[in-house]
Amino acid sequence: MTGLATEGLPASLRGEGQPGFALFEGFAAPERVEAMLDGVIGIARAAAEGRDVAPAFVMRESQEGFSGENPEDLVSKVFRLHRSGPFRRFLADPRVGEILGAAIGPDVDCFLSQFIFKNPGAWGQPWHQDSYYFPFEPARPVVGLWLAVTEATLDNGCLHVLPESQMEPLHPHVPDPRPRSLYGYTEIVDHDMSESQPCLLSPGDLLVFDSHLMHRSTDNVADGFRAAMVWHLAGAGTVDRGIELPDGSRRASPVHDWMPVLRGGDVVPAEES
Ligand SMILES: O=C(O)CCC(=O)C(=O)O
Repeated sequence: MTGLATEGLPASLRGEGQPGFALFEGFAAPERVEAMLDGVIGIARAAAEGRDVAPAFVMRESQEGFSGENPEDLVSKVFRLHRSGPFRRFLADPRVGEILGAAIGPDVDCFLSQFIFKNPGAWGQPWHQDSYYFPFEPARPVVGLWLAVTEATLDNGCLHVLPESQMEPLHPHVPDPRPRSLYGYTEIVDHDMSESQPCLLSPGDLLVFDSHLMHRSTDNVADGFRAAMVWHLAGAGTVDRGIELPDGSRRASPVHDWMPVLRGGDVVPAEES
């Protein structure tokens, strides 16, 4: 037993009248969160020097006018982190296993991970449902783990969630109309979001949410960056149909990488890396 209150997790993530998300305050110790930040800064700097950081993939901000002293000041997201270092060790934590077992089942894979730097001036991600990006069979359960690395405030662009919207079907998503917005940003424009709530979090707080939950993040209008580490997980054996191309063919998503994290209810240990 780990002492986490996960008994009601499946219902709170997907049940009618339930919020569609759950918050675990103070989940990760400061040194674990700092190790993730240090690790991703190292990757951003190595990539800027032209070194091979595979399988990690660094995506720069695409907005105009980004400048900064350090390579990471220009970075938006770093993908494919979950096979190594503190990003992998987090998934081997028995408390994470307990959450995943309750929310998904005894056999779970991580298929996506991203560290999100939201540097001052960076735009937020418009209202969306994560399942829009995940053409899977079965489509659910799919769960996101959003770990606050810095404080998340109204000014620096915290997440906002629409409680109970996990009960909605997948809505149409239209392209983000802002010029040079980040690759892949799309927006739900056919739903009332007036009952949404901001998620004001401290470093180490963990938000767990269902992949139909409508959520967004706002622009960072503060002086400092807002960072988060995000993992997405689904049942082992889920079929990933890949991205549909204009000619109707499909190809594997370049940022998806399926890796076992829970088998028979037990976490798969991280090999030291
Ligand atoms: O953290 C953010 O700014 C947005 C993250 C998000 O919406 C997601 O991971 O689905």
